[in-house]
Amino acid sequence: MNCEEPALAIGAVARQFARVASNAFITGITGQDGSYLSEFLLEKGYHVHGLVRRASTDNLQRIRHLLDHERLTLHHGDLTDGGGLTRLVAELKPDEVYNLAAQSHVKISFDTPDYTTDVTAVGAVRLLEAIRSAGVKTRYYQASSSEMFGKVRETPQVETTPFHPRSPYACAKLFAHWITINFREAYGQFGCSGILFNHESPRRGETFVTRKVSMAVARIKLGLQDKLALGNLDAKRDWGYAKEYVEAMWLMLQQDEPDDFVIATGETHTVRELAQVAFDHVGLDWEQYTEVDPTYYRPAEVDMLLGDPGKAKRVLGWEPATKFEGLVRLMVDEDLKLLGS
Ligand code: NAP
Ligand code: F7E
Repeated sequence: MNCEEPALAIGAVARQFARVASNAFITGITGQDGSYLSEFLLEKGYHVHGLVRRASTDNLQRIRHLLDHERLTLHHGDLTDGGGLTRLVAELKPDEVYNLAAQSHVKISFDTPDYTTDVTAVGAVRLLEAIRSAGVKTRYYQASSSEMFGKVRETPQVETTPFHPRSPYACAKLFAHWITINFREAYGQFGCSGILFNHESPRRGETFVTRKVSMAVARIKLGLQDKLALGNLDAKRDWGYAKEYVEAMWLMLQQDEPDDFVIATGETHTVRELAQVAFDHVGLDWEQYTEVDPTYYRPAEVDMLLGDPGKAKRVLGWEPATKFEGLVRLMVDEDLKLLGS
């Protein structure tokens, strides 16, 4: 770790404290899910270690409020750097590893297929190998995705639904999913794959459609923007609340046996409905402010996703509390607040 970095040096001090409860290592800690999972694990008494990649701009915004926590330690590294991962895992000997890091944008994966594969697919096997070579009894969580179902073969989608990925991102996630299962079968590693359907929050990146809509609605309401340009309005997604989904990740690693789980709400809605509910919430007519821009179309689209979280409910006792309309309104309200309204 580079102690010249002030933000990370805070963690260096924390590392001198004795371990409390368990020791978790999160890749992608600066992302939407990483930030919620860190909060969740810190509340449970974990010592949380996070992998942070070097950036020329601030990438710690989502975890800024946690940086002086005595049980949070950040480490520089990158999923494309196998040597660094190997050294880190050997040093930390984590009880649990959550592999949340990825080039996670589906449309961008068509522009950067090689890079997306390196981070999102090969990154997972680098981490699994790091755990294996360290010889530690680490429990591993792989952030798999409903995008793996792609051109869906059955509805709703369950753990046994055949896959048909439709983007370089989805192909990369499919590799990571299967290599997690392979390391489980080949080496007895405790590896779980959470097949999570779209999950959103006020911390969602602004180029994903829910946050793009909630932010635009807030800006239009406040007179800061005129129009919202969207791509495919007919695409259907099963959208849930990220803060609730991270608990499911943790629950998977607390079971006696490793397994794979679909995490979803069991409802599907179009992008058109998303815009409608968001504009309705601030008393505006969505059709007046929304236009279609083919720039946002994808070379191959996933038309419809709908997950059945029945197994997660039965085995993990996990159920989603926040559904589509509540989620959209919550996001619009938070963006209005963010913009000072
Ligand atoms: P996100 O907000 O895009 O966060 C991605 C994280 O990965 C960020 O911390 C990012 O770091 C990090 N990262 C990217 N490239 C990296 C690299 N080369 N080395 C190390 N770290 C790197 O994603 P999210 O929504 O939290 O999703 C978490 C995980 O779940 C991802 O793997 C995603 O593919 C998967 N997933 C997400 C959903 C969803 O609906 N959100 C559904 C299913 C699966 P920077 O902050 O520096 O960019
Ligand atoms: O698109 C359509 C777009 O980019 C949702 C990632 O977290 O969830 C996410 O992937 C739908 C698509 O998410 C715009 O064509 C229309 O059909 O918000 P998105 P995604 O592609 O579903 C999965 C589960 C992941 O694993 C991924 O990491 O909305 N859409 N108009 C648009 N999408 C975007 N981004 N922007 C638009 O203007």
